[in-house]
Amino acid sequence: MVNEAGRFPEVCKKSLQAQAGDMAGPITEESLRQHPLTHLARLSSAQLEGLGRIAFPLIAEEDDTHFRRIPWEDALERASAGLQAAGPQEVFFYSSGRSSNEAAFLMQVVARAWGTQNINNCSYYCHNASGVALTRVYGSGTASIALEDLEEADLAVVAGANPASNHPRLITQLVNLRRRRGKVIIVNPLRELGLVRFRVPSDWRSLVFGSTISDVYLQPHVGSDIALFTALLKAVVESGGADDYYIDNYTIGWDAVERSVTELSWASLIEACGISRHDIQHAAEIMIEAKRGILCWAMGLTHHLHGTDNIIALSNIALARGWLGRPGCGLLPIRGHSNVQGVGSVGVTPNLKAAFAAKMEEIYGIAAGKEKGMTTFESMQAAAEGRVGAAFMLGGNLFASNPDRYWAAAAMKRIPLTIYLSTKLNEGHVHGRGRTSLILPVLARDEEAQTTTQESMFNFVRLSEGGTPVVEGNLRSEVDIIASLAERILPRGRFDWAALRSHRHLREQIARIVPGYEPLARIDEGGAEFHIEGRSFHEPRFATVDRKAHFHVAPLPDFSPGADEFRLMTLRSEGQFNTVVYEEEDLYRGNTRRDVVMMAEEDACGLGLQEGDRVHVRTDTGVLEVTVSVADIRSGNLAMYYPEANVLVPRRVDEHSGTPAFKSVLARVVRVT
Ligand SMILES: Nc1nc2c(c(=O)[nH]1)N[C@H]1C(S)=C(S)[C@@H](COP(=O)(O)OP(=O)(O)OC[C@H]3O[C@@H](n4cnc5c(=O)[nH]c(N)nc54)[C@H](O)[C@@H]3O)O[C@H]1N2
Ligand SMILES: Nc1nc2c(c(=O)[nH]1)N[C@H]1C(S)=C(S)[C@@H](COP(=O)(O)OP(=O)(O)OC[C@H]3O[C@@H](n4cnc5c(=O)[nH]c(N)nc54)[C@H](O)[C@@H]3O)O[C@H]1N2
Ligand SMILES: [Mo]
Repeated sequence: MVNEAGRFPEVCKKSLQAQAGDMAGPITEESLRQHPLTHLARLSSAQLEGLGRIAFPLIAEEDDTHFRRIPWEDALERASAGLQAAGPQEVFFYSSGRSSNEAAFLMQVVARAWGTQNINNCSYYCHNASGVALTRVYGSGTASIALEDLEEADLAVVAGANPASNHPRLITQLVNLRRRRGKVIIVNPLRELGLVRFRVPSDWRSLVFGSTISDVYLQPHVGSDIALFTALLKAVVESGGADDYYIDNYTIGWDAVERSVTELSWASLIEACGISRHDIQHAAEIMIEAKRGILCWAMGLTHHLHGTDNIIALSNIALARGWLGRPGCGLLPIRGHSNVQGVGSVGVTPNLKAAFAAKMEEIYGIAAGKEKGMTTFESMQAAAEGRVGAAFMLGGNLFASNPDRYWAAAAMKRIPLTIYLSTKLNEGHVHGRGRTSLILPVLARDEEAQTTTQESMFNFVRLSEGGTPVVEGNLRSEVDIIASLAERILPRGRFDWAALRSHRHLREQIARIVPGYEPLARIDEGGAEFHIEGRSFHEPRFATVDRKAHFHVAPLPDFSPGADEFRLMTLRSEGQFNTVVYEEEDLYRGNTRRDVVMMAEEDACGLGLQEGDRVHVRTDTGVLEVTVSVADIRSGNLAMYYPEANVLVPRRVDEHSGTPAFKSVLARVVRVT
């Protein structure tokens, strides 16, 4: 529970809840017999979890009415036969972000050795737009800062993120920053109470009195951040706040950005984002007064058709102020899953970087650099078109993470064999089941006999102790399962399977292959946890070819609702972890149920609606009947809970990052008669 600066305690309620979940007793054969698939299909995500840990392999074939137990040997044979029947071109490998570096690395080695590049992870539904944008800006796809930088900043901008619920440890940093007389600017269409005031549990002063979080709270229209960031940049420039020396010496591309900022009129920018000239000026002045600024964001910026451009537009502000490559300054994508960044770093991506690919060739003789594999959404499209013969899913809940829920269910059903490596049952196992479906039970990371590593959003690699399984049964480590499959699908003698089951050996290989991971080779001999070399920038020399940071013009998107349309975003509450909903109540937003649409009072009035009225929310994709919840959200915008609202989310993705536009949906609201 110490943070990476070694400070104690940093308690995160959700991680405690997840661990408590892992401790639940196992599902028995008896309970499987009592729950036919038709019954499982009616259970909620929490009820499915509540059935307990999966403790032996399960199978359901096309005409089966129940999941049933299957011996490990049979399960592995079935899995490898299914993969082989499909062949390397017609499969995909997906990973969520909870697995260890070791398991994720091995999965991609095996998949590539077998001949596929269709290897992807949940970041394609999460932060991939950040990775794409940051690579364009400074040549590296992760945060430019280390945790310590937050302690030196005197301004934080938090755009499109709700850390009070989703990243409570960051709130501690914001509270500390304000105690040092720093400022916090929030950019969010919805007034999130936890971003106005918050009680930090690990800080008695804050716990007793509460802490103010935001100095300025800007509430733009959903999907209008490019207009707002451009307006802020315009105000900074007009007020003489651009750092000309920095721009001249350490960046390129300013001329085009400056031109577009000058050409766009105040009226058009204000109209697009809905924020007044006065409020923009006030925020810009805080930016100009600040010496060291950190700009951070999460899904409120990435989940758009223009997700990549959102981050480009935000980065332009950092570059114009000289806030990149200096202590206490920089850009921070606030990550989702605990190891989603590590999973990507160790190669779970359809598109390996050249240096990584060259090492794969040198060390394993795997030619991986040539063709690109399918992204997550492309894999789903291929499944929908009947072009996927088998899918291998290392954790997660791919089904319920998708836009257009019924389409996603139909797509998964067309796959002849789905193979899930999971801890507990979720909706995906039931509704996202292929014609035959195998579920292989895994040990959670903190139950593994061997140590594992993971990478934080600050590019810091940590070693986890492991431990003992909390349930009795036939669980296996993720690495062991992947190695067992590899033995069956790859030519005999190609790899030393015993070595590939050793996490230490895997770490040595990662250290040889993944740029910046070299110190991992020494971590088992008392070597320290470490920052990945070449990722964070404390001097204005970047990882681009010319060593400069790059401005890019972010065009204003065309996302405007018709006469009776709203902009709808889908979001999470405190009481869920992604697709698994633990609590109906959303404490911070005052909702006691989840089948609600949050809307502004004036919009409700305009439609003759009141809190509690039943309405239909309708999009191109679907319709849901929900209850009106009046919220402090910019007029013209709506918010609903994910994953339920995925029924309404169209299948549109950002062309640069492949990320579905979960937060730019056009919707109509009609009273239920
Ligand atoms: N308790 C808990 N913690 C979690 C998770 C969880 O489910 N539960 N999930 C984890 C994962 S995988 C992730 S990715 C993160 C997600 O963390 P967040 O990104 O914080 O989560 P979301 O609820 O998807 O959306 C965040 C905010 O974006 C705002 N927003 C929506 N659209 C826009 C927009 O157009 N512009 C702006 N400026 N803001 C907008 C919403 O109002 C909301 O406050 O959290 C991680 N942590
Ligand atoms: N409309 C809408 N859709 C969204 C989003 C949104 O904001 N709005 N958010 C998107 C985002 S940011 C994300 S990250 C995705 C979520 O995508 P996923 O990561 O695919 O989904 P999760 O719900 O986090 O997966 C939870 C499951 O992981 C398994 N699991 C838990 N721990 C372990 C472990 O240690 N090992 C293994 N092998 N399995 C484990 C359990 O079976 C659990 O049920 O959803 C995306 N979809
Ligand atoms: Mo995420």
